[in-house]
Amino acid sequence: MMEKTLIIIKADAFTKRLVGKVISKLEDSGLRILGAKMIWFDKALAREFYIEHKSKDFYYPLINFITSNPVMVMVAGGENAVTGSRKIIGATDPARAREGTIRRMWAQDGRHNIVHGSDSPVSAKREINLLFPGEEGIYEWEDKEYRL
Ligand code: 3AN
Repeated sequence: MMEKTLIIIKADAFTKRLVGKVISKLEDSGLRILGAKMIWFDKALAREFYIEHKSKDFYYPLINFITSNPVMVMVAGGENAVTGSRKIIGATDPARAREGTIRRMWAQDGRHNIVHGSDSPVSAKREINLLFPGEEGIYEWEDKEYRL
């Protein structure tokens, strides 16, 4: 099924100069980039974004990390984009992530884990609405044959 998912390339990816490599891994998995921009989360937006983790002990550290520096938010599309992107992203804890996944290769720990991908189509819709209101900046493009 054609789906959209919300990807965040987090601050640790910027610090480690891994932004391009993360995007390449996502593209190599078959996803297409439909929208991308830099944002700097404020606390209110971060709390809203991570609302489902409100009761967890890692909630405030998570908010502090996501607001610590700008990030890149992206909408990626493709066949099974939600599960497909999570497969290449890997488990939350890099020590438990599969070999070859983004987090296994580059994440430091469960919080500083390079990238976020929506965990279900319902979450993807909510997260896209929050970060790309009115779907502004999302483009449904097709592959084209170019002749010079
Ligand atoms: P995932 O991003 O793999 O879907 P979730 O949705 O369980 O993981 O958690 C959302 C975010 O909360 C994670 N990306 C990570 O940054 C943070 N997080 C989750 N579990 C922990 C933990 N045990 N310690 C620190 N941060 C965590």
